[in-house]
Amino acid sequence: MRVKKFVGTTMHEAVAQMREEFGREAVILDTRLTRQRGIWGLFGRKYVEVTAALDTRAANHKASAELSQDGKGGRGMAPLANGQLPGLKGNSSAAEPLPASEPAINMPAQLAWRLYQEAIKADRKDSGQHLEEAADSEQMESWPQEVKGLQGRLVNNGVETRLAAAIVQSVWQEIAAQAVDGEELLAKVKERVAAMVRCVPPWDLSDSTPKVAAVIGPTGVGKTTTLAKIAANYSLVAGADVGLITLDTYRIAAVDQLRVYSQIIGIPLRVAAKPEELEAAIDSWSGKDLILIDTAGSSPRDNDRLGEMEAALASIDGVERHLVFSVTTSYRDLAGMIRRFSEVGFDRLIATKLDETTCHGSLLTAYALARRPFSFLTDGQGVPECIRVAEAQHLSDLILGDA
Ligand SMILES: Nc1nc2c(ncn2[C@@H]2O[C@H](COP(=O)(O)OP(=O)(O)OP(=O)(O)O)[C@@H](O)[C@H]2O)c(=O)[nH]1
Ligand SMILES: [Mg+2]
Repeated sequence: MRVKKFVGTTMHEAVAQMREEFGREAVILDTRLTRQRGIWGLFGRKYVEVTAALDTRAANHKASAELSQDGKGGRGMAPLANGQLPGLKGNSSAAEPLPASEPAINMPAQLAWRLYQEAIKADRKDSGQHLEEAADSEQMESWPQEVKGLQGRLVNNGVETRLAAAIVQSVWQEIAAQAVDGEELLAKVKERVAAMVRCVPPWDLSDSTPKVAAVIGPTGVGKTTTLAKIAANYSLVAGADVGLITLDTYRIAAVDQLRVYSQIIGIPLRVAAKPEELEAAIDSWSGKDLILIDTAGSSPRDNDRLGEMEAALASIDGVERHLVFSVTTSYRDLAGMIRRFSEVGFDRLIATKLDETTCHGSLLTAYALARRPFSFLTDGQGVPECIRVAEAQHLSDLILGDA
């Protein structure tokens, strides 16, 4: 393993040096903006320091294959953890956008969702029990141990009880009266979960107009950090022309946080305190590929702040809203938060802090509550590497505790 610091006036520069020396197998461990010492420590130039590591065994193994492929040693690193890159204007070498991960109608998945809806309705009629309380039906009592075990596994991983029961029941109905092999059953449940959640492929930025996307959500879930990760990946890896806008003028340090990232990445940042300023910023960036908007975190009970954010975003056409939530959020808080943000409206889900827990069932619970596809997942504080494009099979592995 080799670890080294690369220094440049922009992140582009530092990353280019890293690629030159370490190739595409390099992993960025840390990025920071530092000031070079000037006279008495003042007026020093700012520069970007990238600390990177290279697993020399893996690199040696791959180097010859890459060299023979393009004669230059590869096209660069792939910091999005699953290496997916967006399609870009006139960039034929960029990876093709992936197809959406859900077939138009998946009948077994529909069955699982229908069973879940029926369980919710039955609960409401019955006793007004809390949503997350179990409703062990007679049918469940008759399940073989392996089947019950799988429901337990989903619940232990944080999937809401009735949702876990509905999934397992839908699989059980499908294979009824057949011998139950534990491994086969697990594979079927995984397949079912993967068919139940939808994910969207990375943005196709080949349009002549910029793609405009905003992150919204509760306080402290990782909106700004995630935006920086997305911006860095699209700008540095895909070579997209990216601009950042922040609407977060509430916290004193909020603008500075994003400004540091914009300087490290080497992309512009605009601060918009009013809807008119947001409109003006977007109008002036008609040539960009991607415009990313950060918003202030809002507690679901803070109607004023939510209202202001909604008014600002509503003033521009076609902005894609990504609701950011931490997978560590409890069921009750997730339900309240998603209900509130549904009133404001959102199009995509971004799950953060996957590294902070081994229970990832809230991914499925959040999807059940929101019914919006996932776009990205994040699993650490590192910018730009701790992010990946959401994929249904990977989500299913996480939900079953196998990733
Ligand atoms: N462990 C972990 N920490 C994360 C992740 N994403 C963000 N964080 C950390 O969470 C903290 C809050 O991140 P921010 O990006 O400032 O969150 P925010 O949603 O913009 O916060 P507000 O603007 O105050 O609402 C920071 O310490 C981040 O480094 C992640 O995927 N995993
Ligand atoms: Mg923020």
